[in-house]
Amino acid sequence: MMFQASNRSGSKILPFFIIATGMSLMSSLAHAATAQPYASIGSFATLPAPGPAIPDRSLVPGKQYSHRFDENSIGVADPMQVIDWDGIGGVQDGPDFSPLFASDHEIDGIANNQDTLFNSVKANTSALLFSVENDGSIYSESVTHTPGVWATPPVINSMHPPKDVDGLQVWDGATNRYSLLGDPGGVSVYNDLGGAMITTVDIATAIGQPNLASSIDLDALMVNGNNLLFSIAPVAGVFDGGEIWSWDGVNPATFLNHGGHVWDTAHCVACDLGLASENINALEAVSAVPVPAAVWLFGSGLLGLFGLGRQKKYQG
Ligand SMILES: [Ca+2]
Ligand SMILES: [Ca+2]
Ligand SMILES: [Ca+2]
Repeated sequence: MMFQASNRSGSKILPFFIIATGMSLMSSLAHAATAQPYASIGSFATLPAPGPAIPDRSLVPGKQYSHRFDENSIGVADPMQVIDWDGIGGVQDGPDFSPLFASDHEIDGIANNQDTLFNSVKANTSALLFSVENDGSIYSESVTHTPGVWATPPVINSMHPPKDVDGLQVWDGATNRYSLLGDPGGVSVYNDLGGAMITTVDIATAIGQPNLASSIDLDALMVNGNNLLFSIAPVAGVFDGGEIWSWDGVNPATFLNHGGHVWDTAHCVACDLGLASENINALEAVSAVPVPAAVWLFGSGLLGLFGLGRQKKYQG
């Protein structure tokens, strides 16, 4: 409103740079304490079906991210706060797990206990989403290996663009599994009640390196019951952090086979997209978005109007 007033009163004499400076100043002031409002796109009557489509991020419901370091939707440091994002720059505070812990920790991986598309991304019938360390964008890999940028920092949070997305969750908007930075106390995955579910010993054993338990820091995950897709922070001389393992909770973990290649240590994560880091620190999956119930109603309403119009025309 302030900009409109000043623009109106002096639009013909103000050089562009003054207007631009004013906008920049207002933008800076806005950055200090506000967030673009979160625009919910509603719920879906059906879950997305597995498939190769990579929809625009604004069409996918229930998106949440964790910032490194944890902050709230207006960019203020806030340990264990997860942020809801709408895909057009709007955000709001999501779940905050800090009340469950006696001291502050940093969340470095988020998931739902029944992650949508878990089985299909594991079977390479849906696209993979990921982010890497010190990077505020989210990237995609199609089922045929085509790399892409799914969301840039301003699209994720227009007022406080993330510097590093270190946890990602989509579809259900219900983060209830997470990992903490450094896996303190030897715990790699917690539940929504703050209970330890999977330990660093479990992970080290699953990936065939039981002696590395004290070096394990799980930093990206998807969950489906007892099944996990996960990455870990780099372990010097052993793992570069770009590995993605699939684990059923019982048998030895195996490297994810997605996009026509294996996500093992030899695979160069940074190469396809020219990324600065090889370390994957967020994981998710997408496929075609089901048509929301509201759109069906709207569509049938339009059809009804169209039918009525035609009917009248024919009658006349
Ligand atoms: Ca975080
Ligand atoms: Ca961790
Ligand atoms: Ca990693």
